[in-house]
Amino acid sequence: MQAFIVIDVQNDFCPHGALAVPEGDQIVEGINALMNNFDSVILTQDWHPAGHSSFASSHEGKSAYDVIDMPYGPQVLWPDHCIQGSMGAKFHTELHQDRADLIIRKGMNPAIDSYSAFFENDHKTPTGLEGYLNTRGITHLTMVGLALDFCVNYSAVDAAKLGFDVTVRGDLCRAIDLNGSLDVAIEGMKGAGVTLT
Ligand code: VGL
Ligand code: ZN
Repeated sequence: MQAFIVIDVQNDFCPHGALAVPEGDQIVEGINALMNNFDSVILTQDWHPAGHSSFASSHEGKSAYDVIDMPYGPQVLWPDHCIQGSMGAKFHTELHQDRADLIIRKGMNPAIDSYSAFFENDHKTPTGLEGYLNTRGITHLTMVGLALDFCVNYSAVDAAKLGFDVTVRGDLCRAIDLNGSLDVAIEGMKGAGVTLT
């Protein structure tokens, strides 16, 4: 069984959004076109409470894209984005949501960021997605979305470590590319056994 996992195709990650990924909106049509090729379609949604600890605005004297040490390791500080219920947190209007079996939200814990669709950034707290996939007998995952070097990367590496067969469609992703993060992500995914096309 094969699942299509669409990571964070939300307004805030598209042009004019709070944490806009260059060309983030240009992948939507291609993603929609693939949805019928899979047994299951799963959408993820970055879903932070106001004042989340990953926001630079929550740390006095810090600016967006600074890196701080959190109890679980280094954390990039972001502009406020994907606040629960906001326009920015909604999926891109053109994204076909009706085909989704499951929408998994992440980043709700105010103290821990969650790039991966499987575990929060402490690499321990599960989102429940692994259980959902296993229960449905899904073994093969195709991942697309935003951003390639953060949430897609972390999700793909975690999935490969959990034993799923993972393909990332690079043409249906876009990256933030912060201080070389895209190259690091590509190497990390390859090292974890992810197929990157
Ligand atoms: C993401 C930074 C912060 C992502 C989410 O979806 O890649 N990046 N929150
Ligand atoms: Zn976020």
